[in-house]
Amino acid sequence: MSTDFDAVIVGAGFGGMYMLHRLRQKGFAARVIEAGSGVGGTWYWNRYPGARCDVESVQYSYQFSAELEQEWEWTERYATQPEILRYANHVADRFDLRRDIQFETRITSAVFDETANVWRVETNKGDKVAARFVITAMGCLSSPNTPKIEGLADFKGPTYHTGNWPHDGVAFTGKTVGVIGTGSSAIQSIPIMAEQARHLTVFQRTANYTVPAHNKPLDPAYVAKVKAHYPEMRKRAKTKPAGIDFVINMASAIETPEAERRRLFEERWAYGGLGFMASFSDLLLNDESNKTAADFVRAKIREVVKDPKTAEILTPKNIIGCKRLCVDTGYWETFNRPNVTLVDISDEPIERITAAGLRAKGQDYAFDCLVLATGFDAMTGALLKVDIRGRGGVALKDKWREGPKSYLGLTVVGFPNLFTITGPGSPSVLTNMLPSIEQHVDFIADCLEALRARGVSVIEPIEQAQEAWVGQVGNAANITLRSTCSSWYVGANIPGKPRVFMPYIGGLPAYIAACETVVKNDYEGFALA
Ligand code: N01
Repeated sequence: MSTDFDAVIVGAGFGGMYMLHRLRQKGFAARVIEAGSGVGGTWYWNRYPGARCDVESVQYSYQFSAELEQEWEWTERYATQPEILRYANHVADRFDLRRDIQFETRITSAVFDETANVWRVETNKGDKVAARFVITAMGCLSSPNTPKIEGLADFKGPTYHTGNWPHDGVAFTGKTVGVIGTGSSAIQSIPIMAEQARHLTVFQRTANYTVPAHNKPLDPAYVAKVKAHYPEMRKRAKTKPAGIDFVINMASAIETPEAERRRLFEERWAYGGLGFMASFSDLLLNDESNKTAADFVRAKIREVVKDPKTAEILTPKNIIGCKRLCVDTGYWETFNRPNVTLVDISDEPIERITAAGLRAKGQDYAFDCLVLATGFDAMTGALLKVDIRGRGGVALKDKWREGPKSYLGLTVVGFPNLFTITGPGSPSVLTNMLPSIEQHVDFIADCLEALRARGVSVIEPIEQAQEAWVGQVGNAANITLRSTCSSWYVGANIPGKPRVFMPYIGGLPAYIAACETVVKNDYEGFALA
């Protein structure tokens, strides 16, 4: 059976772009289908004010090309969304990727034809394409969650979702604004919206932990040093669970004397960023240790927020780091502003959206614009929007009705020749996405090359291997406190979604080792035909 392409790649974010590049290098014909009008994935869609990456720019970048590393200049410790989008565009131009990317097109279905062993892919533009492989690179946080609050359509003003922000920006100057949600997107955008708006009302269901970014322009001497030592830094990063090169203090928080513990927390706090959770090695393993970090942050909130009642509402009650830790610039300070109101909706959901605003706890709130900072249907949302059918016409959404199951987060029993970059069961969202993406892509590209070399046309994981991997993902999750709260990691933010801890929390080094063993043992766990 002839095919139009060896592979169809879904999505032109960092995963899809690198996948295209690698497949081309190996002489495969690939086509990328991308819904947006440009590359960049998450950085194309999430254009809300204040959007930036909370992994340091020199680490949140590709490492496959030394030339690219050397020629690109990051300007800030944490890169802004526009800067990361410029980087994505630079990569697309530099490696001449656009000619194989079909923009403004969504895949609607991908059906495996068992008689010909090809995927038949259809798009919303009427394309019908046959390909040997389908490789999804659709992102883990790319399907925005619009909560089903009654009356949403009644609101007379504009409604914006942080995950699908207007490309021309939004002028909030002189406007009254209502914001629903206090996750990372809200925590980044609220301080900036508050500076612009006449009044900002924040509706908070769950208080969140955040640590200061201490963002700053990058010193050229520091950049030169990083550039001179990129390979060593990348190598060190790959030995860390999150794939980020920061120092993990291997001591236990509760076994460290209080004064020393406080000193270490203060030191990390002053440095800023996600490394705060590496102050001690057991913060996500032990309730008591976790409480020391949580109490430290809670005290910081009371130091900053002047009104004790507001400080109390902003103080998280749950485990620190259970939901994704946020990184901010001036978040709590924002609640000292006279034009900002915080409304606690933890005990009663919003009653309804009205024409003028919303009604919560028996009170009406009016505003000109509504911002939904309400997150995503994470890890499975984008995949399951597409009608993906494997052997016997079985739909992926039926196969995953009780929760996603995969082999290595990359492949699924019954769906031959389908690869899911950063799929559920992979470390992805618990790691620095760029090195994780590159590792996945290299694994897939090498696999396709190996199959071609031996004339194999179909690869599919076997049931026992998948079950064993699912068991490993579950066991790793059970060890940590991270799986114990209602977060998007377990699908708790989407009503009706099965509660399964979706990412693999065993760390990037363990995951890389598992993939290497599979390859060394001749694609152990896969059936090749
Ligand atoms: O989404 P979220 P996000 N009524 O799900 C609330 C990554 N990211 O877009 O906690 C009222 O975290 C919800 O309340 P609750 C990062 O991995 C990275 O902010 O469910 N409230 C919560 O407060 C992050 O974790 C960066 O009780 C409702 C908020 O909406 C992930 O993306 C920057 C509600 C949603 O928070 C998602 O972050 C930004 C309802 N019906 C994001 N429904 C970087 O810096 C939801 N909420 C790299």
